[in-house]
Amino acid sequence: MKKILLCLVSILYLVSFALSQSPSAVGPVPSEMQQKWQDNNFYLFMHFGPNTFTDLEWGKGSEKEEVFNPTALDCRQWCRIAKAAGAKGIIITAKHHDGFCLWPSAYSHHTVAQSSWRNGKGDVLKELSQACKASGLSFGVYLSPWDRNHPAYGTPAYNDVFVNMMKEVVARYGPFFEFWWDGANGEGPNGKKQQYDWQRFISTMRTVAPNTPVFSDIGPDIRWAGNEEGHAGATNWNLLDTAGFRRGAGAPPGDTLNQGNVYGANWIPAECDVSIRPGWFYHKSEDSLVKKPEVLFDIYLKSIGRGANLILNVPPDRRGLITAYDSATLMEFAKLRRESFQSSLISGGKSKILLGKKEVTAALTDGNKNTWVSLGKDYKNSFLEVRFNKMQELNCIELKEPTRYGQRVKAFAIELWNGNQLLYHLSGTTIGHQRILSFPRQNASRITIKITDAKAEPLISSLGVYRLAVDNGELTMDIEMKG
Ligand code: FUL
Repeated sequence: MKKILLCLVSILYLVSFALSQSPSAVGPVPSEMQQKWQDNNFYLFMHFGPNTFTDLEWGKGSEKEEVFNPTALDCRQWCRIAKAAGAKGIIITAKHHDGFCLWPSAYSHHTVAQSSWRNGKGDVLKELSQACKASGLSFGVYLSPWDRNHPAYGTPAYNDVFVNMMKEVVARYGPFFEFWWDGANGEGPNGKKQQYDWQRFISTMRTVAPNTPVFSDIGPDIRWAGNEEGHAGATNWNLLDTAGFRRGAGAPPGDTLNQGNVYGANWIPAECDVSIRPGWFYHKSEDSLVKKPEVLFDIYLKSIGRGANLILNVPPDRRGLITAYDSATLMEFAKLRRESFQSSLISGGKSKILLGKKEVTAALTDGNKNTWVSLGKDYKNSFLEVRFNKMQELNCIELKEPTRYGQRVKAFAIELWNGNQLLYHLSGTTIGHQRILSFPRQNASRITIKITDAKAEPLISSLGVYRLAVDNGELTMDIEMKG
């Protein structure tokens, strides 16, 4: 009896030790800036410019400035809709490949200042930055290095132009929560391609906007997820090897960008870009092709639900407004998310979460990513267990790792039980910043969660269980399921 007691006491001691120890980080970790960015998990993209008026996707650069003439532009309307959609910010195409600048740049003659819109006095970046600020949204810009208009394009002088434009927009309209470099690199007006001075571009951003994370295919801070469908990999490492790769055509293959590298040398999380319509710019003919709310919800699960950020493009029309088609679907999308995620089935005393004999409910449900539970070095012999007070109908489980200690979990297995009867077994790979798993609805009295492979002792900072408003058992096909 004494021996058993002693044994129990030492187990309890070991578990509480595991809970209180500060672990050492494994591999690359996110910077403060990247962690902040990741918390802005969903934001809107706005493709707007001459293409809006010419019905093109890639403007030629030879369009007359007068082409750009929105009749009722109102950035406050964009912000109202973004807010109501639950987006945390807006990124706009300050300059797309056609070279037209939505602000009166001193470094180009192809800008709003040369157009007749508001007698050449209009400034979309100014208006949008102010509207974002007033409504508490983050603001960012997309600046295409490829420029089919600028006379200096294809010569070293263009690198000066691009650097000056970056400095100009940062100084006038910053701070930005993200800066977007497009990888596309075609010919300029003189038929030449540009040799971009990426090192200089990076050091410019680091100097003038050290707290602004920069996106491109391979970072430096945020990477492309490798497709324009808005899907991150079912296995998604925040790590990427960039040595030997370049932006644009020299980038790693799409599936590498999609999944990252398990032991990659740099922390470069993925961003999923996708348009609410088939095209990036507004085309009237696509009004009937706006994505349905359920499709957007599925994209949400496959981007944010796989630890990436989601940038959803909602292009303003020729009036300079978001159409009712787009806003209606955005509102329904927001409603689906609210109904699905506003309360976890394990919060509010509806269950207990145990690690061995230790109750860890508070650490995993307090919404604080600084409280986490370690499954210890011997994690293969332990598991988290959710015990519901009564049977719960559920179809979704959400897990988070405290990524500032590195991304550690390589594989996990989850089992749903009715008492001692196994109902369902699912297994998957990475967790990272946030992992949302969905499956056909089950009535369960308890859930067990096992980490089956990890780089180091696994840490979990949050656990949620939900009944999604969309009952589609095949929402995330990435997990291996056995019923
Ligand atoms: C691509 C561009 O070529 C498209 O026009 C669009 O801007 C998309 C987001 O990035 O590289």
